[in-house]
Amino acid sequence: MGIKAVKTFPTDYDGIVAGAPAVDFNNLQGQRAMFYPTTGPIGSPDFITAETCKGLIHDEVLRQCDHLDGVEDGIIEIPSKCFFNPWTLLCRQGESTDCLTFAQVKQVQEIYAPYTYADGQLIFPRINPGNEEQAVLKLLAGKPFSYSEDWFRYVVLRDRDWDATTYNRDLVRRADELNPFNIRTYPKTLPVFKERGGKILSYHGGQDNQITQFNTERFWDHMASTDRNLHDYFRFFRISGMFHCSSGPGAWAVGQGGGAPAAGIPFDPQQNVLAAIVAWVEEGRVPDTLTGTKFVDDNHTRGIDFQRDHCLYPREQTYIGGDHRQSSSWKCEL
Ligand SMILES: [Ca+2]
Repeated sequence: MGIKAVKTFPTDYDGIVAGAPAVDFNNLQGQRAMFYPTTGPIGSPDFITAETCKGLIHDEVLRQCDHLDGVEDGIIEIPSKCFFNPWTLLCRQGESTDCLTFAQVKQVQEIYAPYTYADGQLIFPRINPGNEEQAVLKLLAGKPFSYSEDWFRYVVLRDRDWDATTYNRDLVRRADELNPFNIRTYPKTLPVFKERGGKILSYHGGQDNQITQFNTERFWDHMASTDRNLHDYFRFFRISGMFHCSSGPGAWAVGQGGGAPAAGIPFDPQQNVLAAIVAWVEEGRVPDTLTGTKFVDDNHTRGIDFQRDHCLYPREQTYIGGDHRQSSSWKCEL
């Protein structure tokens, strides 16, 4: 909605905060629809249970990727450096528990891979490794993701009897060609908004379980390909260890809505996304980092567990030594 507003109604707002933007919407819905035929319904042959996904698979993702940022804390700072290899979980001869069958490994490989057409052309970037705890609620729940099911059933196909198990790549191609209501929302330039001094601040969780953070990286890169000074009016912060819009193991509270404990975050441009856009638009104070807070038990009345200064994309959160719970032990580097 934020990016669409900037594109289509560029004079409505002076500043926009867009969290986990659902840009390239037709292809996003295709990716969401793809998981159900891939996993099959609950109880089908080779179906991977939520317990296995949240336990065995998540643990192995962390084993392979948590340490890449220098600190084993359950947070994958730079998910784009994590290429999960599920073959390590393949059952050995005689083994049948705490491992995956050959067919399950192939399935997991498909789930974590970029979603492409047969010729390799990208449809939508791969999901964020580390999202398993909540991915099992919708994308990998063994039932249709309601938003994408409704989208294909009622909007793209207009067939109320459409069966989500029959989803395939031809349908995402059709949806993208049809582009109902011009909903794609994947601009390369925003000349009117830029010209009048508008500002966009976007943030996206690194362990997002509904829209991959990689898509917002792709979107920012897509716009930056035509504008070397994109940071002048569009700034994107990767929030490490955050699920979809809120929650997760990271320092994820940045004053956003959606049930997040905004009450615990002061209305300060360094810590609160809304205050940040106001200060940028009204005072020209440019956001350089965004301090996220992890409250004890995610409850702001219990005090702060730790904080981390999230980096302006494409800078990377880099551990420089010391207590990893102190934000001063990290630095944003290109
Ligand atoms: Ca880590």
